[in-house]
Amino acid sequence: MKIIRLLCCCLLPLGALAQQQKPNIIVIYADDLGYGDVSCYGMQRIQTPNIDRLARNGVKFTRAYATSATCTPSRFGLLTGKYPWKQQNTGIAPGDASLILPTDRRTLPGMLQSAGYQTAVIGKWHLGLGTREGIDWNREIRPGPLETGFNYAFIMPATLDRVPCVYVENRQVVNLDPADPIQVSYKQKVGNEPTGAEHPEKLRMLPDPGHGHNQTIVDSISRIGWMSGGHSALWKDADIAGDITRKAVSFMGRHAGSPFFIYFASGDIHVPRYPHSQFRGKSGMGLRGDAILQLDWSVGQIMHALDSLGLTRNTMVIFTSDNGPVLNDGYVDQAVELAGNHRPAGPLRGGKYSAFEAGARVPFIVQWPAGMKGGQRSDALFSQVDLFASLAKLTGQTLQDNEAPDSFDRLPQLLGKSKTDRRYLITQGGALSVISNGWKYIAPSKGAKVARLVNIELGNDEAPQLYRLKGDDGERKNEAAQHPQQVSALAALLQEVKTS
Ligand code: NG6
Ligand code: CA
Repeated sequence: MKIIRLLCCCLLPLGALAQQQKPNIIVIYADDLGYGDVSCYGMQRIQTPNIDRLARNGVKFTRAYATSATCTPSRFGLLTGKYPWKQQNTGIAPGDASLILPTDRRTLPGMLQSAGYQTAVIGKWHLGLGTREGIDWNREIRPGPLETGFNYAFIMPATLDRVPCVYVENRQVVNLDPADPIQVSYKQKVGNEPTGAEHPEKLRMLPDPGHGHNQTIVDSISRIGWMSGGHSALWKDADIAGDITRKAVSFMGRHAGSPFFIYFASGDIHVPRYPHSQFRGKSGMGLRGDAILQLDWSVGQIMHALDSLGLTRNTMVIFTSDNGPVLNDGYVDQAVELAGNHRPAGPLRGGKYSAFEAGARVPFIVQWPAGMKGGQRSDALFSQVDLFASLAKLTGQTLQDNEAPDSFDRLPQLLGKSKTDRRYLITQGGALSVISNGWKYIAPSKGAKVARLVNIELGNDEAPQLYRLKGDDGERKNEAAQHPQQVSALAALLQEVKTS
């Protein structure tokens, strides 16, 4: 009897301890950060010491991919474990899009909630909000993050260049004065706010003609879409990084005692780039470089907060990006002129929007001092779509039948304990590509070869393309004609995944 009681005493606290020992998880998701845009991935012009420190203490992946070459689909893939191209309406979401995440199935944060986590999204959302009937920004906004697995949300609804330029905390626009209601339209001008097209003299940064971005002016920058009202709620672009970083740090403080998951979706380095004065002019590369410094600062603040709370050891920090780089994405901010010899995609071809490697291959670093050996580099093929199943494994969750259908459990690779490849991996630019066994096949596609506005090669070709990634990472030599069998095998594999 005594022994049993003794055992119980020992076991109960152990059980509680095991619960406590689940690591906190923070995904830091940069926006439009290229494979070569941070110093630990080859950036030479500026230093990103905080991101580099993560790489030194963790595992730096060289072949990790977002599911897609733009924002909305990549975020969808990350949070659902499902390839976005399997669902309608997962392209770049307009600022008034309805919610595209499922509310009847667990998402990645929902799965972590079941594992006992407090979950938060802080930063850029861009996955739609509300129902198809449209959103009234002056009332409770739902469904949104709180209906899709997050306990707490502090978000920018779409992108920094799209209205409404306000934060939404949980289901409410922050600081909204009911006497000054918000109206938003993506069809026609609403209200009397000046637009960039009418009043370029009011702008601190000009939109690049041809791209658009010349509608309602907010904080002296014209945006995509029209809005009126909500003056007390409008964000200041220079304060966004500080605002969201503070929210993340405060969430960590509030939940230091329980495992937490934070999806920290930075607005950097998407356009319009207008970082805080602390960073402006500091990179010597213009606002794009300054925004990279600001992103690194946010990472540093988060790491510092973990240190102060004594949480660094048992927190898994994953740093990555939603898609590859673009220099001129709509504003005259001298990103092109001041890039000099900097190659934002490193050795890779293409960029944001592209089926070539630079579209979806991104920096990807994992640090978790208590659970993995730091100072490693991994060439294992990894997709962000795999985070769902891998983190389910890590936290002891079993996936249900309809959950995360495209997510593979790659926990050993995530932790740097195995370097074996995924059998295949699919990325989405305009065209779909399959990467398998050192080869990359880009499916034939009729789209434009070059996106003229942004000056990026899109990887579209009406003929199949086959690249030998091992040795030709830069996709210079199309070997499709020499290896027809390889082409048909990969085309068949793509077909199989498409119909699965
Ligand atoms: C494009 C915008 C671009 C950017 C992008 C979304 C034009 C001409 N270009 O349509 O500026 O907003 O959408 O970027 O409108 S993403 O990283 O959120 O996918
Ligand atoms: Ca993006």
